[in-house]
Amino acid sequence: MQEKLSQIRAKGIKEIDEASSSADLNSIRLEYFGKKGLITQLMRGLGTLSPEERPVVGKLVNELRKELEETWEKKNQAILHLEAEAKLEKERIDVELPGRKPRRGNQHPLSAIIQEITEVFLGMGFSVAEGPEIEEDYYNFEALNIPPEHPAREMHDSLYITDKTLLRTHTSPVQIRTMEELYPNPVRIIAPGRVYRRDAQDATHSPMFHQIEGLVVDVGITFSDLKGVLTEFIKKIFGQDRKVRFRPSFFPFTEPSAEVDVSCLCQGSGCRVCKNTGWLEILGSGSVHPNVLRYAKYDPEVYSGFAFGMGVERITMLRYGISDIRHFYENDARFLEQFR
Ligand code: 2NL
Repeated sequence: MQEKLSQIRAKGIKEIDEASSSADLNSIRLEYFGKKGLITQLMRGLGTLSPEERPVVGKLVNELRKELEETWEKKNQAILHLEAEAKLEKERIDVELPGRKPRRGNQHPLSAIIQEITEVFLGMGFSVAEGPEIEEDYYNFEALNIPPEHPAREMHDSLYITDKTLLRTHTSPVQIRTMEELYPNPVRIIAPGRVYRRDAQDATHSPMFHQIEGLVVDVGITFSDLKGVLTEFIKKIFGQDRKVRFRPSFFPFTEPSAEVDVSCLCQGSGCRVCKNTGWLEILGSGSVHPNVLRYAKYDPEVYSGFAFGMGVERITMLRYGISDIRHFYENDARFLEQFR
């Protein structure tokens, strides 16, 4: 019996000594102290011994159990410590490593120009009006004195949703709606926003683009009010030293109508931007057609007004020398970051 105990002792001490992980130690614990463990079996076996042997062997087994338990526990402490150290080392972070700089965004050039133009008109007493992008045929065409057979109404120029609804082709319907709301009060608004045309994409055309229109309606408004406001606007946006020119034109919703040009920076010496004319076309404008006033219940014998419209992409392209409208919609950071 003593021989057997000392064999178990030697084997146990050796195995504990050689264990290198808490997993190893765990299987050793089961091997000796588990339900069917060697020490457990020895303790059970005590019952089969004679009353003389039992206290002697019992004492020896107890001593062995205690020794192995203590050896095991000591080794366990050592391994837990090593494993905790290893975990800390593995999870070490360099708190002095410089952080990664977050990339900062910036305002889109179209938003910047819309804001700049809006601020010029706010400064002249205008308010900003907004309205739906899905519009009724009545507000988009009919109330603007665009007759049913007018080429602008062609299905192949507009994006229709139903017979009677379409994506607005200009922001004028916002102004008609605002006139209806404000009647009989004076109107002094601009309407910036997205508009839609059934156009093929190329360097200067996009099926969605941005427009800013303006409308003034009151008693005693004349064409010279139009000239004064638009000259002031163009000089604020392009520079006080620029010249402004009004050319006769035609729109169904204004009479008379004028296109408004700003002098080119090349001063007519010849360049690609103005195609050697010395002038850049910026705005369409005119005195509000009496029929348009009537549609919104304003009596054209009492009220008069002027209106204008401009393409935001075109102005932004002229301002920054951008040659392709598609840059605005591609969200390429290399393009957008140039407008910080
Ligand atoms: C252009 C021309 C224009 C208008 C828009 C307008 C609106 C109402 C009544 C009368 Cl509610 N007119 N808008 C007038 C003249 C020209 O835009 O070339 N736009 C890019």
